[in-house]
Amino acid sequence: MRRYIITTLICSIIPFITTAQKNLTHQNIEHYNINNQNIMNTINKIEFPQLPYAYDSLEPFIDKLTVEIHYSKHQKTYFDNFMNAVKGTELETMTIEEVFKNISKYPVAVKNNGGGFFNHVLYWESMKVNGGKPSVKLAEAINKKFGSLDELKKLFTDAGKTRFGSGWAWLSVDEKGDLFVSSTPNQENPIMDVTEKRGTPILAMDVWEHAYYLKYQNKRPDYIEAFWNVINWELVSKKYEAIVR
Ligand code: MN3
Repeated sequence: MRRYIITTLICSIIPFITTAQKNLTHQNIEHYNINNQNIMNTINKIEFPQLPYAYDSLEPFIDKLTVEIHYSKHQKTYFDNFMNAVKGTELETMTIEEVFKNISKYPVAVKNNGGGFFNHVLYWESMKVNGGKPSVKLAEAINKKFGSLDELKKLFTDAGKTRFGSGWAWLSVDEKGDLFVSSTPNQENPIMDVTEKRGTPILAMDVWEHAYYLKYQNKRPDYIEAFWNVINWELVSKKYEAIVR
């Protein structure tokens, strides 16, 4: 009798576990797999996220003071202004993804501050000291699309170097599952409907001067070279695999 009860219990739980896994997979794809449950909420439920490491943990590549000001002042201000911009509007009960997909319909303050907040979430996630290498699956996709990791580095570096003024360089996955490198001005990103080549960003590099000026002054290429030393390939690979599986 006891064994029967236990077997029945297990059998009745299994379908729930399977369903939960399916939903999670679906959600990861739909929400750009940014590995951050907080950011998947409707906007009125999003809290300003913790930095995933200490201010000095990207030293000597990205210095402590730059990370501190960048996170606690720049990103925090974007966050506060974004929340103020959506307060009392229909946007509050939408997700960031839904808003970005139709960003051309909304006030420019929503694009500037929403992008400013969200892009930095991706940026902090993109970096880690000893972040590993691309996974086998991601490495295969990089080789197929760009020829080699070195070629990707050249393209990505170029995208960052040639962005005139302020903006971002991205490695993203398009709707066919192909990788591509792009650059966007100001606080735009590949999710937004104002962007020429759209997709799911898996690697983000900020090339605004505030991201490097204290340590590298006008030498943006030196900052980009340093950034390349702290890429969190483990997480970038996870994001890639969640999208293409
Ligand atoms: Mn920035």
